[in-house]
Amino acid sequence: MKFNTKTIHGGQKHDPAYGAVMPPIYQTSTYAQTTPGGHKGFEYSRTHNPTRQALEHAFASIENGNYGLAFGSGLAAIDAVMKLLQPGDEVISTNDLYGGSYRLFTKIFEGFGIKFHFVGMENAANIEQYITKNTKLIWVETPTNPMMNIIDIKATAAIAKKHRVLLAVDNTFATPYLQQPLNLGADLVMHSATKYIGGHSDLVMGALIVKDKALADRLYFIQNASGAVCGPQDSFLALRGIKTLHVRMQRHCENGKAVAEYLADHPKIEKVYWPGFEDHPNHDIAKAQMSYFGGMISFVTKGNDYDEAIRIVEKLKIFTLAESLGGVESLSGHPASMTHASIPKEEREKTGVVDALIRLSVGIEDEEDLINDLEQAIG
Ligand code: P1T
Repeated sequence: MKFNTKTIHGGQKHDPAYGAVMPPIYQTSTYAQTTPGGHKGFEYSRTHNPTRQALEHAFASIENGNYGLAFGSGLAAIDAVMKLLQPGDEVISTNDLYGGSYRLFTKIFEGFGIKFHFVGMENAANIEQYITKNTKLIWVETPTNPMMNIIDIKATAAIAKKHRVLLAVDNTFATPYLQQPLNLGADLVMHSATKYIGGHSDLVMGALIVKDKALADRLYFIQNASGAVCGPQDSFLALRGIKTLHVRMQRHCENGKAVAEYLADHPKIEKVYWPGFEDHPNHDIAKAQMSYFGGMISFVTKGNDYDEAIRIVEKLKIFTLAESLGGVESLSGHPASMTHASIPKEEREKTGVVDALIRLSVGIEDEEDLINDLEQAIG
């Protein structure tokens, strides 16, 4: 089955009770048993729920995995991955990443004795020098949030395999429409399904997808034991979102290109970060591992002017100033004070997250309206 068919049918069966084409929302916490253990495969909704299971099958299908797991948020999904580790274990992570992931790693899991190395992975060879006998996991975001760095998944997977280390890829920005990390050698894919997967800014959810049964079993154990699952209503919404992922992503990419090119030509803009530009440092890798370049863009005003950046985000009308990304509507954000405020200033400035940086999640509205909105705000 090709991707555009998988988004609609992948892993889905018609409802066995009445043939409903969409999976019913099984809004139940528990299931009747005829005798202890005598049930139809469902005993308690933290463990299994038919609507969530339909979604988990869809996740596995679109990422070319064998097993999918749904969580109550992206961070809950990452939390489950980190619970594969033991005190003394080490993780090598991209140095540019979502501020909440950084906060989870440094403020929760470092306290449990796990050591994190935050490394610039734009050259995958940089990773190897941080590998020790205790390294258990490489954590990659690509494109990174918010600097749009591109990490070579295939090259990183080769390093991970050589040292018998797990490779996890946060595929939130690209989605499987643009990039399929399991096909490139990653062991695990993670999503903040809150974003493009859901696609309509109406739910908070996380996903993990793997190929290996032993790894899936460990993660299912953690999912049930820790219990950070999503409910059936949100599972239904995410399933509905997935059905249009391919058409939405195509428009996000087209609009993203138009906006990136407009900003790059603007005299009041210093620098635009978008992997589709030929002079992006890893444009060739982006071209090789992604089918297009996505709808996420960051930019800095001329002269690194913080006041000007704030003025622009306040003045934008169609681009709503808000946390999050990946919905049909365009959003703007100020990473230094919003999504990445939990990263100390000197750390975030090392990766380019300066106070004058603006991040755009380009939606699927009319391209001309989006450009006009930027024009009136930037001036
Ligand atoms: O918000 P949540 O569903 O828990 O997902 C966390 C997360 C994980 N990974 C990436 C790459 C993310 O971008 C996020 C959440 N990001 C935002 C809310 C944001 O505006 O960047």
